[in-house]
Amino acid sequence: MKKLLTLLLFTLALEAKVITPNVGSLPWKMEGDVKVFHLIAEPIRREFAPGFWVNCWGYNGSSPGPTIEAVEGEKVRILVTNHLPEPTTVHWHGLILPNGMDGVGGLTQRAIPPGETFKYEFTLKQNGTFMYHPHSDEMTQIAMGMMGFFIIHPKNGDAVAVDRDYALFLHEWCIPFGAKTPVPFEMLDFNIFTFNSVLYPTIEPLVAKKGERVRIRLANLMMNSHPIHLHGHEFTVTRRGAQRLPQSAQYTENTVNVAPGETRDIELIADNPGDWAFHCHKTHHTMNQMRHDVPNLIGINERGLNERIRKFFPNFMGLMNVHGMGEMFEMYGTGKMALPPQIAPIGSPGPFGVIELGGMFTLFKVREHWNGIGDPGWYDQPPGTVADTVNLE
Ligand SMILES: [Cu+2]
Repeated sequence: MKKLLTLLLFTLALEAKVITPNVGSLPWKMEGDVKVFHLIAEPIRREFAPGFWVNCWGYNGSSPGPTIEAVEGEKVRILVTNHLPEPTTVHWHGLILPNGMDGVGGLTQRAIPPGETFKYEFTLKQNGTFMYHPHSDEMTQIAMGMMGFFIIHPKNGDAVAVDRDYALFLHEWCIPFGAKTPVPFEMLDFNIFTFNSVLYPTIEPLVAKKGERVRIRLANLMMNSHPIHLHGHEFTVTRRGAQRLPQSAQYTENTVNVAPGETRDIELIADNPGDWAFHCHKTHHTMNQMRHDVPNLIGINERGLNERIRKFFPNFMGLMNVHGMGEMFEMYGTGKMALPPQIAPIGSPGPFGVIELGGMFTLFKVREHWNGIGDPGWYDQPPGTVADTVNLE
């Protein structure tokens, strides 16, 4: 009977598969009726964008750490090995569990010293979208990229089945120009914003076939809240951190704010084919490595000024924001000018020119026809459906 139950739970877990773009899920094995995971806290290097490598801290070679997937009612054992240069713990954010498993260093356990492995073990009483993160020097460790999804599937399956189940972890970083390591002490002035710790276009797109039901899970552990906006569709907010909202409390939106410490599940029917932007609506959060302490030059008369400056600095590129930021995107986004080393991308080529959005930005691609694997490429706009020049004569 016990074996049969284990097999049943195993089958359920195999069926339920979350896609965490650029990250993946943590492997596990059954030991009796216990599902066993092994997390390794360690320094890692992550390629945020081609050639733009960042020294992070994470789990099992990744930031965010691999997604933990389990089923409501299961008993889990999570071994945590600390390969960081300082003590750590893991807190299971939002889970109802015995106090000594809560992972708060100094309060509910002694912190895991470097080189040691601790065992967490508890039974999953809930279902939903939760998180894991350190609760030991958390300001430094989370800022360096230590966080992950802990997703518990309902024991009787989803109330409403979804065809695609995506998970995006929001994060913000302070990485000075040319630097390889984030500054963990920054409180407000971040300059890199990521989904799953990578930048557009490195982030794998969210893809769906027309008519499919899609869930997108969002999580945030940093300082700012992020109003995440989807183009071309209305979505329903089905969870706000805890149990699925009753039908009467679910509500439709096109922008959902995810505050620090929160998770949100949104669901929608992908019924509008196209390449749709999905991004944070704080405009600075879709810009990469913006400096925020530059003077406003919009509208000044620059005639002759660039030449005068070049007498002293021959490589001077010109005053960048005289006509807004467009010139800069044109220069770098098209590859006319190579970026200096260790700088995040500024714009990227799109089907109609430079896509100026980066950072906390990805694409939701809805297609009439798609083989279910990989990126289907750019949307083929039906003739006569693209905004363009009109002759007013
Ligand atoms: Cu944001």
